Amino acid sequence: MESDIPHLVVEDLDRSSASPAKLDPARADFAEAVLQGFARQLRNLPCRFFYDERGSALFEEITQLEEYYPTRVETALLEAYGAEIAERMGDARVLVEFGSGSSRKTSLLLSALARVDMYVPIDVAGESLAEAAEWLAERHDGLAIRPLVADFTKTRTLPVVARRPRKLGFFSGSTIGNLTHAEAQAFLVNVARLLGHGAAFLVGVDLKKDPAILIPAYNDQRGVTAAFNLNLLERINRELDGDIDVGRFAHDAIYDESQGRIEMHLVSLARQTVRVLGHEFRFAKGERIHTENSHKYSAAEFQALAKSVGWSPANVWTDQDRLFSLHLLKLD
Ligand code: SAH
Ligand code: AVI
Repeated sequence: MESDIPHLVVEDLDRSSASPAKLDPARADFAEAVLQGFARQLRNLPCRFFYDERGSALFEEITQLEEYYPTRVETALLEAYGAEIAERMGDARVLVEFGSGSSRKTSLLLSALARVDMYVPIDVAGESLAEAAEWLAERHDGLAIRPLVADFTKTRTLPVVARRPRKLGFFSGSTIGNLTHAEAQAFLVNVARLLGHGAAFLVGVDLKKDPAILIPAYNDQRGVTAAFNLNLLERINRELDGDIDVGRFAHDAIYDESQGRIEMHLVSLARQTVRVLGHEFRFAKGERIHTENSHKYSAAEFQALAKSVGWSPANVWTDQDRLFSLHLLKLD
């Protein structure tokens, strides 16, 4: 989302409280996003900050929920069509994954991609990346794993050992839906640069469907998604010297039909003032913080988006109920 206030230089923040100048780069990035996001008229926080250790664990819990079909269906697609997908992806030996998380689905793909001998998972969540690498190493003999803790929208180079001529890519979970259409296009352009000519890119994309299925997937009965959303505020308290009373905010998930996306928000339940790194922010009762977009696409819409930035749609696999899709994109 575009900033409507001038770029905030972290070193210029109020030195009388915690000293942001001394924040490590990851915390400084979070501090900048929160202080900018809270200063906007329509407040927002980028969803990449969901994934601290607690947030990553909560996401894994979400994937086990009855209401949250994407992980279950994408896994079933990989189980059913893994061999066919692998054959169509070709025989390149390096697999790069964006937002790899626990890498559980990757293990299925790797079992089918017998020739891959190097795996580069890219994720902002350092802890889950390390755990996933260990988990995979135990299951895939001879696989070299080179994890990269990085923002996949800003990754411009791969580890030197992975810079081989032809590469495969994987972007699972419909994480591409967390980007706006313009951001998704920019991301796909960057992936094309990273993977190079002859690349094959497998992308999991959640399909448009009845909001009666979509809404519960983002507002489950047990409140795990609510905890995942509210953890952003707890993370602010933990890492940015915040004093937010998390009980005075509530989770909300809506489906915006015109934009074809689920939006998650945190709603202030009272008029209140919160402090972050010594800065005060006033919230009116009912005021919202927009925390996530999750765009849904028809298969044709996603293929058109990919084509618009130079990828050739090669195939798409979907389940019988048309809940989820796996797209294979290729680069000449
Ligand atoms: N692909 C996995 C995980 C999906 S959850 C699956 O399908 O189960 C989204 C993952 O992307 C998380 O692990 C999160 O840490 C990571 N992520 C989100 N935004 C990111 C960004 N901008 N750069 C790198 N990783 C990101
Ligand atoms: C990671 N990403 C694709 C998930 C989604 O469905 O948008 C994150 C999530 N948000 C709420 N539940 C799950």
